[in-house]
Amino acid sequence: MKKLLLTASLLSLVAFSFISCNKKTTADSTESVQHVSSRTIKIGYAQVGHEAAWRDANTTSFKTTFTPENGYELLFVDADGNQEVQIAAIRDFIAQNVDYIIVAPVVESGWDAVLKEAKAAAIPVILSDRQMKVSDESLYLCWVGGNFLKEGRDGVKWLESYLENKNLGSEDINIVDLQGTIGASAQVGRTKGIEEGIKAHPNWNLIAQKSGDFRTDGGKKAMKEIIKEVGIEKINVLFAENDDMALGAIEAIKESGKKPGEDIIIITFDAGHEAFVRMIAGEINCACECNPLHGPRVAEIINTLENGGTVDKIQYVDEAVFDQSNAAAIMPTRLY
Ligand code: GYE
Repeated sequence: MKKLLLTASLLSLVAFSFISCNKKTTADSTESVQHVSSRTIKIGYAQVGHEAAWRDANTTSFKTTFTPENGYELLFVDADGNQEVQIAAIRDFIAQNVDYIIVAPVVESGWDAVLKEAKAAAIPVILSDRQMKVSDESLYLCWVGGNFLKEGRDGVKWLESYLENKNLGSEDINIVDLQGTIGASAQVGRTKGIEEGIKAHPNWNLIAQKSGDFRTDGGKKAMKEIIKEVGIEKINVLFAENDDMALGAIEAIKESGKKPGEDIIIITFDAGHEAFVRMIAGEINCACECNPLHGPRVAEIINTLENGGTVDKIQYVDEAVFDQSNAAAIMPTRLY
């Protein structure tokens, strides 16, 4: 009887790991995943910082998922945008012998040495949110996050059809690109998206490109400088690589006497709560979604691994595009 029970529970474990292995992560999943093994799993999370509303939602997602009630001990480090702090945090996680290291890397490069140390200590590294460029892909186990190049391309597609609908498809269009933290994969992908779009449209001109470091104050400062350099009258489109920079830039545009969303078309990324408020108010035209709720997704990966399963190396989450035509209807369904 005991043996039968054991076999049955083993079978259900196998079935569970099979299911979780093949289960697609859903864009708006918030359920926390409770792991099935009896030991407490020790996790170290090296977080980018607290630069944006997206990041705060991401931190909350991890802190509410990796709880003692769910069977985890979470060591959490906020690196305040500093890669060196993240590297030191990873070393500390190795010294504390965690079961898994999670990293949302500030920038893409410069990780080889510390990841080799994690590998030598046989601690699996899971990347979440931004990606890394490494010499050897086996230095990390897998990555889950948004497809930043696709997001950038989505913003371009939205602009194309918006201009077509307004009969502005063949007009000269002057574009400002407010970039995120230079070297972060979210910046690299979104910048590539708009640069491709500009290449493909001879009447689109990139008149300024500056980093606002994914922050509201950074976005305002960069936009003020750009307005001073090129003149507010020249700017037709603002491509802001995240919501927070768009909000800062909106202040700068208003201070220059122009109406954001009317005099200047504004496209932003993340599509957090405030972007919806501003789309409804007419100040932002389009928000391309980037989902921050990665805690349950990473927990699902760990669950699968704990049960002997394998996971896909690269896991993109589904993301949508919103604009003023659907913002009011969709806002009540949003989770961040
Ligand atoms: O878009 C931005 C945050 O890496 C996707 O980081 C993330 C980006 C997000 O600062 O708001």
